[in-house]
Amino acid sequence: MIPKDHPRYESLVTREKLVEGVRRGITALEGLIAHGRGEAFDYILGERTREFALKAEKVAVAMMLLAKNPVISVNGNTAVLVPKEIGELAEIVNARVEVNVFHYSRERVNRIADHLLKFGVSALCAGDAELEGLSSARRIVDRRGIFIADVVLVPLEDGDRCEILKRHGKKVIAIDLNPLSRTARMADVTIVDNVIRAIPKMVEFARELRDLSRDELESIVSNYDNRTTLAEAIEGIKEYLESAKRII
Ligand code: PTJ
Repeated sequence: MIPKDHPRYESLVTREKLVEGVRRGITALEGLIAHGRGEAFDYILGERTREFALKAEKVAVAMMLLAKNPVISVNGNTAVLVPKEIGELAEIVNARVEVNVFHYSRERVNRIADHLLKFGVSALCAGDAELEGLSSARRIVDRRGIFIADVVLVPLEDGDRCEILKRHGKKVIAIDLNPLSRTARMADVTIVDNVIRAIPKMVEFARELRDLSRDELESIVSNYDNRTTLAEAIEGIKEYLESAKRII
């Protein structure tokens, strides 16, 4: 039991969710390592949603609202961290949710889908199609989901799949706390924010933007430059470290 008044309560609860996810065979062990790397980046970003992330989150939501077949790809980490919020976002932007994992087993995919269902999220996971050009298990997709998607939201992704999704003509929105990762650099829109803050924020944006016209949504998306966002994220880290130096 983590005491509520612990100064790092949120962070400890998040860790506990992932550890529990591993115990239940939902999250991959490697997911804990990946989360540790994410935590380190979150720390030097100030553990809050920064302006560059807010901008990317808004553009991402507008892109999903404009899409014909938007899909939210869910892996073992995302499934335990933000299952309810994934369902909310999918509903508002009218996206399909698909289970897609790097460390593949049919049993784990089914467990993730069952877990999501407990939160009212019915996820695709047939694994009846393959993304050509990708050798990892992430190539295994659903014919009704990622296979035909025009916009894919990929929280905690690996660069290889991001590249292949793009080669298949899809727009990719990544959520990755590491602005230097290959995924961050490959995506069309990179949200440098913790998935536990990013998805709820995207739900808020979705509520705000859902009734806008296509022209209005397009004006949000046009002129967006992901390289600027990544440069701002790196500047954000520098700023935070400079300010931290003053309080030491
Ligand atoms: O469930 P599976 O089998 O698909 O496996 C999932 C992991 C995460 C293990 C797999 O996708 C993987 O190995 O990912 P990587 O290549 O380690 O990349 C994970 C990226 O996500 C890193 O750049 C981390 O900084 C970032 N990250 C980790 N936790 C978070 C995060 N970004 C946003 N929010 C987080 N909570």
